[in-house]
Amino acid sequence: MRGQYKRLTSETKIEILLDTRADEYKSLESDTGIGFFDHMLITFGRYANLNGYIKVEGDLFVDTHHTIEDTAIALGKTLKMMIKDTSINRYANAIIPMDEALVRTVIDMGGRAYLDFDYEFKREKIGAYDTDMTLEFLRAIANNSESTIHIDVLKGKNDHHITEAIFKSLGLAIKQAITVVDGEIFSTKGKVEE
Ligand SMILES: [Mn+2]
Repeated sequence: MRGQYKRLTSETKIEILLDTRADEYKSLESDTGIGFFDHMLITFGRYANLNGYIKVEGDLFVDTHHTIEDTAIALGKTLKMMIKDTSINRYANAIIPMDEALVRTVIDMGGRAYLDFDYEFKREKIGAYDTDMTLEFLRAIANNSESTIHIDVLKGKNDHHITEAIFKSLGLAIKQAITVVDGEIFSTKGKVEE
């Protein structure tokens, strides 16, 4: 499966390509200009088994808000595009430890946008990354990929570990949710004609 998306506004310029195969791209490259965010997106790509690139030129002279939120909007849309009309697992969950941190993601990628995440970080920043943007990132992913996402930080003290476990568990859950299965799209409603 492959999804490709470009988005241009006065605040950000974004190009994303995601591919579940590893023939053309062997990993997910990320260049957003925010070091810790790239670290998280590359990690997400590895756990989600998605290869390709995320290229972002954002208005970082303002702050990181537009860049992180718009990247998530584009990433969510690319995921939606990738699974469109494909029969996937749809439901998945993943629990990831990272040292003392333990995070659980439960996802339904069946077309219902909803986010449940209410963890409050202790630190304001990890490098140049604003920790309050994690909520905005997750909300934009849920809305634009039309997924229901519940993320619970079950344990944890270190915000770097907790954030990394969030991105890893989200990635691993998405990897399982987008696994192609035989047969009809898994819904009791049937296909919506548009
Ligand atoms: Mn790390």
